[in-house]
Amino acid sequence: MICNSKCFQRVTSGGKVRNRRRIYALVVCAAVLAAWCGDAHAAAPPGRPVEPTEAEKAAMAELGKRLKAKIAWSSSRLSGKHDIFIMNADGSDKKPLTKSDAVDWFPQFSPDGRQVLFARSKKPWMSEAYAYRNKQWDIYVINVDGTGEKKLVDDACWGTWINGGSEVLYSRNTGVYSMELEGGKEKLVLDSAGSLRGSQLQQPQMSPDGRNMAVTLRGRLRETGIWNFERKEWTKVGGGCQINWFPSGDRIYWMHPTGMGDSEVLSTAVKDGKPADPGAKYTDLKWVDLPGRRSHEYFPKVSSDGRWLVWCATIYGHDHDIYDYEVHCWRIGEGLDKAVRLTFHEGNDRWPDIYVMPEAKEAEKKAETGTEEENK
Ligand SMILES: [Ca+2]
Ligand SMILES: [Ca+2]
Repeated sequence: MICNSKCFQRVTSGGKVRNRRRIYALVVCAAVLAAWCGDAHAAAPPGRPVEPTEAEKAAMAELGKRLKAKIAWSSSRLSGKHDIFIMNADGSDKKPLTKSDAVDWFPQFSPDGRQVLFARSKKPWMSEAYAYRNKQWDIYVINVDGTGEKKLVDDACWGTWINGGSEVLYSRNTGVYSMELEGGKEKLVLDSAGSLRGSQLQQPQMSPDGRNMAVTLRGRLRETGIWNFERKEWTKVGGGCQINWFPSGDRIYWMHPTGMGDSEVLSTAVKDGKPADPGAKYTDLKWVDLPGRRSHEYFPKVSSDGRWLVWCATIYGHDHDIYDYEVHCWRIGEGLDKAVRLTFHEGNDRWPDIYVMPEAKEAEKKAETGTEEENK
């Protein structure tokens, strides 16, 4: 039966209470069903552009002089369903790489910077919180000029490049797999049955030497840690999520729900697949915690030359699908007040990756030396 507002006006006060209860029950059922289906929001708000201040424009221009790079990220701004976007390191030339009726996210530049790997939902909408679910995601690849989009792996999420870009690594619920691009041979890398108690294996990140893998566990266990392949041994690093390696392989970083704005990036040295100092205090682990109101950081990624960090941060709200996160970039080692905001849009902006142009490294070094000399 379809019931309009007039219908409610005619019922008795007892009927009104009953109807309100029915409506409430229906809303709760719909919310539970939507959450179960993975479409609690149906889509993220596309939002509108925001004008940067003159100081923010100057900071982006200054960054552009020092850093020649491309940044890819996932944004809801086109349709509310995320697409992969790409821009220059000074925030210029922002454009969508993908335009799909699906959720595209977790972009990863190939080692040569020519392609971007990303996850795409099979349904039009799926929350990132359900990255672990089977039969919901596929892994795609696209050229950075927007051509050549194709599916690489069926039923998989969290794809990254390994072995110089000749293989991809990814999760499928409680398993991590690799696939050779030539021939498409798939191999089981880690199954969480046993010491990891069948936990979901999220965002697996292979160490540069391939001897260890940093993973975020969800489900049975809820922690971050490192799997050592030789010893077949798990070492818990801590709580939090989004654990990853510095390209040098001797440090890791991960997100933790502490610090200003209830999140910060922690970091520690690693030796032989374990934190080098297991007794390190929390204050020793603190790495990036932005000053100011926009300090709810997530999605950190260190550039492959180890010099730059990109991430997103929001002023309020945690949900990774809908809140107004913005892409930031920072020269590692400088004051955090020098971090540069690169996106200005109310839509959800998440999971940035950065590719530093190899031919521009010398120019970047020269520009930095010049700035240092000017400051003397
Ligand atoms: Ca923070
Ligand atoms: Ca935003």
